[in-house]
Amino acid sequence: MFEYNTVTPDEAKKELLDKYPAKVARKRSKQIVVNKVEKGDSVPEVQSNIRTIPGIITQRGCCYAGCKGVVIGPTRDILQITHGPIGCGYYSWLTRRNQTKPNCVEDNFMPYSLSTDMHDNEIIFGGEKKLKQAIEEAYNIFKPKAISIFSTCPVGLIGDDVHAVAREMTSKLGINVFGMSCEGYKGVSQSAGHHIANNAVFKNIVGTQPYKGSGKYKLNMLGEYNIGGDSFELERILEACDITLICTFSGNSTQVAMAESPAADLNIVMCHRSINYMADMMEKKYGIPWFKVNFIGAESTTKSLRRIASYFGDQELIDNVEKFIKAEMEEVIKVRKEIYPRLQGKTVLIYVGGSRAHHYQDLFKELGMKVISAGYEFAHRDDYEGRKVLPLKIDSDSRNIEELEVNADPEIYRPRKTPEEIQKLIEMGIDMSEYKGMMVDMEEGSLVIDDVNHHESEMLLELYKPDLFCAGIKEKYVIQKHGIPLKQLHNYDYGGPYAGFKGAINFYKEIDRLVNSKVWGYLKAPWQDSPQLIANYVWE
Ligand code: CFM
Repeated sequence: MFEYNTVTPDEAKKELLDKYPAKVARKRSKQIVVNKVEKGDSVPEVQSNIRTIPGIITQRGCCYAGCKGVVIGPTRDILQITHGPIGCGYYSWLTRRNQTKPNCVEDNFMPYSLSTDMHDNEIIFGGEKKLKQAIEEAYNIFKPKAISIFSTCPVGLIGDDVHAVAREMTSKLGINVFGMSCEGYKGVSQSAGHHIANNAVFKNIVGTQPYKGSGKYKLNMLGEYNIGGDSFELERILEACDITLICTFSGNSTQVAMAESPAADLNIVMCHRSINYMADMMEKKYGIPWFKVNFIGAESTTKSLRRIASYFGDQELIDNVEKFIKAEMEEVIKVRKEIYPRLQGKTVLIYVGGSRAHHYQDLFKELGMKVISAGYEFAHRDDYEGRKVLPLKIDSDSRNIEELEVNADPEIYRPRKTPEEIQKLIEMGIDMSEYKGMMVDMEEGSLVIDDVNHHESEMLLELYKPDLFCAGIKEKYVIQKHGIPLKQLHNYDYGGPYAGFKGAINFYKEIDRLVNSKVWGYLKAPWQDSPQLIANYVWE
C-alpha cells in the first residue's frame, strides 16, 4: 500500500477531515477518496460538481469566468462585451494567458476589455438600454463581424433580457450578435460557463460558413486554449505531419475557423471537461467522430499522434508521423536522460481545474516523479471515473443549463466512418467517443481530492511533505512560505509552452530548476521556531 512519511492514505484522509464540524466532515469525506482500481476499470465514486460548503475557501471561479474567460475569450475576432459592473470586465481583462497570433489583416480584439459599466441606475431601472448603446458604440469603433454579450450576476437578478437585445442588434447592425446567460452564480463553478459557451458557439457560429481551405487529413482540436503558447507548438507539430488543423476551440482561434469547422473529418479532444459538449453535438449533427488525446508529455504526444495517423489510416501519413516523432524524440531523450536522475522518486501533489491534474501526471511519470495525490477544482464525476458514469449523472448543471437537442443535419451530415470501421479503431486501442477519467491512471492508494481548499492544502503539506506542489496563483505563496516549491499549472508561471515535444523539454528543465533549487532549504518562516499565537476551535 501507498505510504509516505509514514502516513497511510486512510490516515491522511482522517487527518484532513479532523478539524471540520461533523456535518462538514461528512460532506467533504465524499470528495476525498482513496483510489482503488478494480476489474473493468471500476473506481470509487468521487462526489463532484456540487456547491462548495459556505465558509470554505475554495479555488474555484464563477460561471461567467468559464464562459467568457475560458471558452470564448481566446477567439480574437469576436468583440466581447461584459454586461455588468466594471469589476467583472476588469478582472477578466487579459488575466488568462491565452495567446493569439493574428495575421496583418485579421481583427484582433483580445487586448480590449469592453464593459457596460452598470451602475445603481441600471440596477434599479434596467440595463438593456445601456447594453444597446454599448453595442452600437462598440460596433461604430471596431466594425466587428461578431459580438458576444456576457451576463454577470446582477443581469440575472434584475432580469435584463440579453437575448432579446442581441436579436434586435443583429437585425439593426446586420452582424452576428449573440448573448449568454452566464451569470456568475449560474452554476457551482466555472464549469457551468463552459457548457453555456459551448451551446452558444454551437448555435451561433459553428457551420455558418463553408470551408474555403483544402487538406487531405482535416481535423479540429477541441479544448486547447493556447496557454503559454501550447497551441503554437501543436500547430507546428500538426503542420509538420501534413495534418490540416481547421479550427482549435479555442486557442489562437477565429470565429471564421469555428464557422468552417464542420468540414473536418475528426475532432480530437484535449480538455474533456470544458468542451465535451461540443464534441458530442458535432458528432450528432455532422457525423464527425471524436476521441480524447493528450499532448502534455512527449510520450503522450507520441501516442496521440499515432492515434490520429491510425484514424486516417493512410500509410503515407503513418510513415510521416513516425519519421517526425523519431526526429523530435532525439532531443527529448537527451534532455530527459540528463535530468531524470535528479528528479526520480521525488513526490508531487497536483490540484488544478478540470483536466490538467490528469494530463500533467504523464509528464511527471516521464521524469520518474510520483503523484501522491491529485484532484480537480470543478470537474464532474466522468472526469474522475470515466464517461461510463454519465447516464447516472444528475448534478447541478442539469437544473440550470439547457441541453440542446441536436439532430443530424439533413444536408451536410456525413458519417466519416462506418460502425464497423469505428469498432475496428476501438479494437486498435483508440477509445472513440470515450474518456476513461483520471483515476484509472493513478496508483492504488493515491488520494483523490475534489475542490481542495486552503486548510486541506496546508494539512497535505504537513502530512506528505511533497517535493513539489502544483496548483495556481491562489495557492502559490501560501505553499512556498512553507519551503515547498509551487509550479503554477494554470498560467505556467509566465513560462511555457509545455505541450508537445518542445513543451516537454521546457517542462523537464523547469521542474529540475524548481525542485532542485537550494533556496527552499533556507526558508524558515518565523512561526516555525516560535509560534506567536495558538488557538483552538470551540468544539475542540
Ligand atoms: Fe480545461 Fe483549461 Fe483545465 Fe479549464 Fe481553467 Fe485553464 Fe485549468 Mo485554469 S479549460 S479545465 S477552466 S484545461 S483556466 S486552460 S488551467 S482551471 S485545468
